[in-house]
Amino acid sequence: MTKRTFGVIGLAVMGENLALNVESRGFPIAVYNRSPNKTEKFMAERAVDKDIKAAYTVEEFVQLLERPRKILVMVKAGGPVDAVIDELKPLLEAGDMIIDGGNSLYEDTERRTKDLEATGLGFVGMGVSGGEEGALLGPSLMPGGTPTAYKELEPILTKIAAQVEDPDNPACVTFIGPGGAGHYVKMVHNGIEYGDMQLIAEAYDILKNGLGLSNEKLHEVFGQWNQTDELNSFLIEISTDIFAKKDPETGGHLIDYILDAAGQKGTGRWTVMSGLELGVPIPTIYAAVNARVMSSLKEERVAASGQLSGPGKTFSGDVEAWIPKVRDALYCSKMCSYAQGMALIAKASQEFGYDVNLPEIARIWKGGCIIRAGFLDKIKKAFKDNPQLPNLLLAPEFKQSILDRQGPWREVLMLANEMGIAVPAFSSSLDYFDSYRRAVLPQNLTQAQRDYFGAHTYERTDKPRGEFFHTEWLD
Ligand code: NBP
Repeated sequence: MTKRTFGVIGLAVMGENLALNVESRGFPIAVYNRSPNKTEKFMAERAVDKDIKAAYTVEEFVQLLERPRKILVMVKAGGPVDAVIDELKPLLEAGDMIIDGGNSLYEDTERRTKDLEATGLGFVGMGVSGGEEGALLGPSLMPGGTPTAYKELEPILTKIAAQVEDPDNPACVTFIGPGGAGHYVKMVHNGIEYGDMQLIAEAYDILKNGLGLSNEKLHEVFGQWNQTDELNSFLIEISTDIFAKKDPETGGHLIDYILDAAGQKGTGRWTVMSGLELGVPIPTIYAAVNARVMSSLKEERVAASGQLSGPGKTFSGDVEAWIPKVRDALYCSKMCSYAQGMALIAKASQEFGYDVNLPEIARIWKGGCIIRAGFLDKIKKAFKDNPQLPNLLLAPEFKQSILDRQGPWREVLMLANEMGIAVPAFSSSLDYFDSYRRAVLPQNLTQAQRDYFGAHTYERTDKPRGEFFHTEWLD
């Protein structure tokens, strides 16, 4: 039997689909899973007539692979990844490479890359976005780690990635950078995804509970928004479908029967923690994570709703006139959210020596992934035209877009406030815009207070930066 070009360890939903994706591009595959019954099931149900060979021990699996061995690990993030690496390490030879395609914490990936590179092995920490379907048909791939390992893998990854229309490169994959760069960018991708989903949820809340739109009308409005340059995206597209979906049990709209308590797996929280550590404000993403936490307090909120009342106002304006205003508010907030995510990647790149190419990040997010959207072309152009761009909002096109729409954006927030509808991500985005665009903020008072109670010193507006002063405030 000819040796296998590519191996996959971990046959849960992602590993199975990626194995089938790689095989479908003409590469012979070997697979292994800790529990043999899953391997048997996969071989019997999904691998019939495919160029896939199963192994039932790690030793057998390693022997099936041609050198240098290319092994994709798709197991639960955390301890299981280390367990698999520890099993593989003694069986591999210099030049072989391990790819971790799970949602690993980038700091773990930094450590694993260093460990494995020190033994002559290659390690690629690769973010994979697109869920089950993306894994099978073409995900967005964010690989980072050992550069020589990536070079070996490039022909395969380029074939299995999502393909989009792009004059520079249609394959949604690029080498992100060394160490944990790939998993870092995937983490921020997920943070932006949290932001996008929360912003869409808030637009839905205003349209439904503020303006009183029915599910049929929401389906129509979201369908129209998906045709616009500004909002055309996977998440708006699936929301359009969701509003039309009927519940087979009741005959009503399924959306109305889904409990409003959102789950999370941790990448949004990691993004927020990294923003705080690196000193990059990402308030929209933080608001989105927090909104999921608040939503999960369902029973407590239900009890509170009987005691704490809101303004009790009902909407009496022109619904059709307000719908485009909500669209503008959503787009402005979305621009702020992406500006925050890109600023975080830029800072991490500087801090950790990743040397990330921001236009390339926007390019590979255009297909396969959950945040794929038409406006990523504009983000790519903005960073290509000016690689030193300090913030996306300062790119000519984004600047004009937000300045043109800030009126309706503010009106929508006032309406939500008047009606008592919480819009944490919309508000955080506007606060971000209003703080970033103001040359003077009230933190002169903060500095005075810090100096007053703690002698923390302050700089003066009439003296050069870097000179520090202290005042004996009680004298
Ligand atoms: P899971 O995250 O559910 O992991 C299940 C797999 O891990 C099984 O193959 C299981 O083997 C294996 N495993 C575990 Br658990 N502990 C192990 C150990 N100590 N040694 C060896 N194998 C072990 O699978 P998934 O949902 O396919 O996700 C895989 C990765 O991809 C995760 O990091 C996930 O966050 C990421 N991801 C998922 C999605 C998605 O849409 N699901 C999207 C993008 C990324 P067993 O069969 O023997 O228990």
